[in-house]
Amino acid sequence: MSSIVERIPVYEPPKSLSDVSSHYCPGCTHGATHRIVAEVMDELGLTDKAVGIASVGCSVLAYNYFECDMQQAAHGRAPAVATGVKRVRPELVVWTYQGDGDLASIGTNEVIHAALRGEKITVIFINNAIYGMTGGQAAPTTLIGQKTATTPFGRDKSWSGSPIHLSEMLALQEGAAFIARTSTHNPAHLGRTRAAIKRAFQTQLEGKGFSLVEILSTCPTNWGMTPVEALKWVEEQMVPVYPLGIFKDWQADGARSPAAAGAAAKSAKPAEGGK
Ligand SMILES: Cc1ncc(C[n+]2csc(CCOP(=O)(O)OP(=O)(O)O)c2C)c(N)n1
Ligand code: SF4
Ligand SMILES: [Mg+2]
Repeated sequence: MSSIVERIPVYEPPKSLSDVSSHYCPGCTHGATHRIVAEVMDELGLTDKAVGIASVGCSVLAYNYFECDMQQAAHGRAPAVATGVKRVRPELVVWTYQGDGDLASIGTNEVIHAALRGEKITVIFINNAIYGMTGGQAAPTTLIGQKTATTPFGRDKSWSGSPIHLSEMLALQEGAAFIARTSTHNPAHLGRTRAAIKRAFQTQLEGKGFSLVEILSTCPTNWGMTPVEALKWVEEQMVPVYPLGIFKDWQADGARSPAAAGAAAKSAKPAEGGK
């Protein structure tokens, strides 16, 4: 007697994600975030109307990993390239994918002015507290006490200042419509990251202004940790310095205030761990 077994897929790769192996290190959460961006593009039906702008850093090859159109920008200039694409073709959904060295160092000016102008673009900002691609130098996001190739004794506040809180800064700007910070250190937080990215794309679809999601991410290779240790380090060391939440939402009254987030960041202790 034959039986008919219906195969119901419970887990499939998103159609917006290219069917290729990525170059990311084991335990690097760039990969998980790529998947989430692709899932949201699938859900909102954006694959044929989205343009992603890849930046410079470990995610420079992002143009190989998505099925939507992709463009490559010079270091830190992704918001300017995105502005050009969006202004010429306003019907498209334009997003950038930038690391913290790219966005919060060489590109700080670019992203602030894109927010000030209220550009209707979406920025995916990967904060892994380090320059990953170039071998682990300190970034503006590096934690106080964190050891990197250029801060071998730990970042010293009196020498190199404090970690930059870009989301809090941008949320104060009138042109910013949706600003959130999320994390990738466990499945629940990956789910919140997905919700925030979806909300950011919807902000653009509804023409409300600039949107950005800052995502706390791992770099086990340059932190000198195993993948599991790196996830723990995000939770225990990064989250207290970079409070998670929605800092601005054009639709919600109850968005967390940047001032409250700033106070939480101030009370954070110096980082432990790192190589
Ligand atoms: C104009 C310019 N200056 C410097 C560099 C060297 N560079 C390449 S990637 C990078 C930092 C990347 O760090 P981040 O943006 O944090 O990305 P990650 O690799 O950590 O994901 C730097 C300084 C460059 N490519 N171009
Ligand atoms: S060097 Fe760091 S950021 Fe780059 S792919 Fe490896 S783990 Fe990820
Ligand atoms: Mg980085």
